This record gives sequence, structure tokens and C-alpha cells, in this order.
Amino acid sequence: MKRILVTGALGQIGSELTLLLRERYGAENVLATDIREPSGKLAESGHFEMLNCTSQAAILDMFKKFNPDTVYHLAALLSAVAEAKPQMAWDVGLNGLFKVLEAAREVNAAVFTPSSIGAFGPTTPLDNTPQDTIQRPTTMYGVTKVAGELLCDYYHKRFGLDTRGVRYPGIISYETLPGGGTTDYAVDIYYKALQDGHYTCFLKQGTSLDMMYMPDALEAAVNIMEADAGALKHRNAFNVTAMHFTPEEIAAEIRKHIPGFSMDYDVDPIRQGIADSWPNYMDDSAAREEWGWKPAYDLASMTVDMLANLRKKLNIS
Ligand code: NAD
Ligand code: AKB
Repeated sequence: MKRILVTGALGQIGSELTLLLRERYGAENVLATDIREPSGKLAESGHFEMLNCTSQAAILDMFKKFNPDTVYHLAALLSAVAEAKPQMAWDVGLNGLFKVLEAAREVNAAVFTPSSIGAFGPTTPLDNTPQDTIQRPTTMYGVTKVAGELLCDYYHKRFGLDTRGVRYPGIISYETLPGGGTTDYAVDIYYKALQDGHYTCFLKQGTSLDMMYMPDALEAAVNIMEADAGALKHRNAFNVTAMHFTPEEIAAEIRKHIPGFSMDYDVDPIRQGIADSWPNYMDDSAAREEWGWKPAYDLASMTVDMLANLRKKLNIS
């Protein structure tokens, strides 16, 4: 029987992952935590506690009370917010992870920690980025992600803790808005296409980035934690991707469904600089070989599903 604790459960990923985990493992076995009050489905579907991941005492206390065997540690600041608040990004992203790992050691819980394409940098090979390669990121987000990958590897090697993780690309979804990242444009564009028929993109034409639709991101999180530990050679920080595209390519896909849709550009130099330092597309063969990673959605099928669900959500016929 799984007993699961989720940190950062109200964010873009946590708000959907928590519901899936409750469906799969039973609502009473999944505790959602965050620093904000929950509402809607997440509040109604199970137990919630306030938990600030920068407090070692609070984490340890909560872990001892709930006694999880698995922790999905999602609390972090995304790349653009992290550049605006680097000290806080370090504190939540890295000190928070350290404290979660220490508490997990006390109760012997497995820990899932998402890394990101942000763990790469401008000196990484940007095309077909290998699983094991140069990682010299130039953002605070990236610094915390590389250090976090290493910390998780260390806790496994040194203490035998069952740490696992993936390097997520930009995640696209319609339930909860993204929390301030560089890939957020690929969510915003669907809302604006339906609401205004026009989108002003903050990344420039030709900026290729890896992306993934939320259902695949959730399957990745669950499947890697369910995988046979003996088959994992990398454990933490598996490259995973489902598609890669540029702003003009996603706009062209949307135009197949909304023919009048138009896009122009007002480039944000901070987020453009971050995007330019990230891979154009990654090689995720290690995840495919070691634990059977296989995404279901590509750009075309994701666009059909996003538009249908957003039409319902926004009440647009
Ligand atoms: P998000 O910003 O949407 O949510 C993060 C949540 O953490 C928020 O609900 C926030 O309230 C909470 N939080 C912030 N500070 C906290 C603290 N001190 N203690 C406890 N909770 C705190 O992020 P997300 O998109 O859901 O991302 C989850 C994880 O996945 C992060 O590690 C992120 O870096 C990683 N990731 C996300 C994406 C993506 O596109 N969404 C891509 C790659 C990696
Ligand atoms: C961001 O843009 O910061 C995130 C990520 C790819 O890590 N979506």
C-alpha cells in the first residue's frame, strides 16, 4: 500500500498529480501540502496540510506524523521567477530539497524530484542533448536543478535513499496556470487564441524547446516511481520529452483549428536569454530503455485536446 505526501501540491503539476495519485492509491493515502490554502477539486478530494519546505522542523514533524513511503517533492520557483528572486529560489529549490531528503531519510521514504531542461546551459550540446553531458547552466533555476540532481544521487549512494527524478521539459496543461517559467508561452498561446484570436509571444521566432502535455508528465512521475529499481542505471534526472517546437510551429498548429489566429512578437530579453541557453531538443532514450518512457501526445493531438478542454473551461463555443 502506498502512502504518499506531495509538496507544492497546488502548483501546475501538483494540482493534477495529486488527483491522479488519489485515484490510483486511494484518497486517504495521499496528503497534499503547500504554503497556500487549497480550493476546488484538490480541497474536496482529500487531506491537505500547510507545509513550508524551508522549515526543517515542520517537514520532519509532518513526515513523522503522516509516515509516507513516497514523497513527490514539487515545491520550487520556476525559471523566470527564480531569476527575479534568486535568493528565494535557492532557499526553496535547494535548501528545501536538502531538508526534504533529510526528513525522508528519517522515515525511509522514496523521493521523486523533478529536474528540468533548465539544468542545461549554453555549453551543453543543444541538439539531441544527451542524457549525460555538460551541465553549466547560467540561471539560478538551473544552478538549483543541477545541484539538486547531484544531491539526490548523493543521498542514494551515501544513504541508500530511493531517490528518482526526471528532467521535465515545458509542461502544457489547461487546469492550473504555470507558475512563472520560460515555457509558459506555450500555455498562454492557447488561452489567447481562443479569447482574443491573437497572441503576442515573449520568445522570438525560431526558439525551439522541448515540451510535454500534462497527462504524459503525470504518467512519467508515477511510472518512474513504480519502475523496478534494479533496471535504473541513472535514477535521477532522466531526460524526458514528448515534442519540440518553435513559437511559429505551435501557432501554425493552432491555426488549423482557428484559421484567423494571428501572432506577433514582443521579446522579453530575460526569458529569451534563458530559452537560448536550453536544449532545442533532448535525447530521452535512457528513460525509454530503463523504465519504458513513452509519451502519448504530440503537438497535433495535444492541440486538439487543449482547445477542446479550454473551450469548455472558458465557456467559448
Ligand atoms: P508551480 O510554480 O506551478 O508550483 C510550485 C508550488 O510550490 C506552488 O503551489 C507554490 O505555492 C509551492 N511553493 C512555493 N514555495 C514553497 C515553499 N517554501 N514550501 C512549500 N511549497 C512552496 O510549479 P510546477 O510547474 O508545478 O513545478 C513543480 C516542479 O516541477 C518544480 O520542481 C519545477 O521546477 C518542476 N518542473 C516544472 C516544469 C513545468 O513546465 N511546469 C518543467 C520542468 C520542471
Ligand atoms: C520553466 O520554464 O521554468 C519550466 C521548466 C521548463 O523548467 N517550465
